Amino acid sequence: MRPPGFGCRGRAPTVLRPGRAGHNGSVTSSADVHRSGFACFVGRPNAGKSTLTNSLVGSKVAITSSKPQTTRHAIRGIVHRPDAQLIIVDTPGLHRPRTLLGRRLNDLVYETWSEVDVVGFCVPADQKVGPGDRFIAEQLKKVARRTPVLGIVTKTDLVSKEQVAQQLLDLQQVMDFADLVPVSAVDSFQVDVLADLLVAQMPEGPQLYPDGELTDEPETTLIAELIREAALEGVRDELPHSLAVTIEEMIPREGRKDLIDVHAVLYIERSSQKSIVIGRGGERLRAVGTQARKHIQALLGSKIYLDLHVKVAKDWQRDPKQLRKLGF
Ligand SMILES: Nc1nc2c(ncn2[C@@H]2O[C@H](COP(=O)(O)OP(=O)(O)OP(=O)(O)O)[C@@H](O)[C@H]2O)c(=O)[nH]1
Ligand SMILES: [Mg+2]
Repeated sequence: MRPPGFGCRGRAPTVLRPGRAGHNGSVTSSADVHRSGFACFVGRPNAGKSTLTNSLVGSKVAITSSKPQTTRHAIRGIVHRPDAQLIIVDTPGLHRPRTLLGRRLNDLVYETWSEVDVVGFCVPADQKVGPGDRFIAEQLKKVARRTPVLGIVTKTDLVSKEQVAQQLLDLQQVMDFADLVPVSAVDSFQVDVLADLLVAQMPEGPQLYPDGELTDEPETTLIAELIREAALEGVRDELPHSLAVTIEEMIPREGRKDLIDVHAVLYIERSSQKSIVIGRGGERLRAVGTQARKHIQALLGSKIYLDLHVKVAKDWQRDPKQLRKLGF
């Protein structure tokens, strides 16, 4: 759950469950049945959950990066089909927490998976099933008594067919799954099969979101995330974790119909990090701005002027007051 501040809007429960008569979890195969409900993706950081969410939704609703712990809140992406509406809740990667933020992110995952109709446990094909996965499986076993859990081997494009088969076998050892499926979000391999499997676990129910709505993330949150995604590129070590972005103001330019001024702050944890995110002569920050602006303009369908400031919020990941300010 994300309190207000980070975006502009407070958030209700992690998973909204609008009133739905007759939800008894039963699955029928009648062709004219309409299903709706929630699925969540869980897994270690970097397993490919957000990329898979975007691929299913057919649009970028969650930012992605090669840095672990990119996702910091539960993001809903909506899949519209004639026979079903599937709401995918992408969650932060479960990890051994080292900060208060880490603990809060893990709690968010636990909270989310207890509220959905089906859980997809994502394990990348190119990494051995390890202690982190086994830890998640142990937690999920409790959930699996009530909620079906699918095993998803992601990133199959990175390995051979034999390795995919082996990974499916290895994954099967860690817990009982309702189904096991290999996918690749990059080349769309079996993404539609996964959608079918998830939909099959949805109860009968009406459309929960209007046609065409792909996420219920507030616009300012999406914009802040696009800036953070751009800033994540090219930084390493602890810096990705230290970055947070807030949108301070977003207003149409006076006398101009086609221009929006966006004022954003990029937070870091220590003043020593400033030179890295700003770069020599401001070069790096300009590159971040250019990259983010491109994506924000595509999102808003309007030109923007992006004013990006860098500020230090000392050790914000460990400080409850700062975390609150940043929306966690
Ligand atoms: N080759 C390949 N790369 C992928 C695929 N899916 C994701 N990736 C890459 O894997 C990295 C991590 O992807 P994310 O989707 O951000 O992973 P995540 O599980 O959401 O990570 P966290 O939010 O940190 O928990 C990124 O560099 C993606 O481009 C895939 O199907 N094939
Ligand atoms: Mg993610």
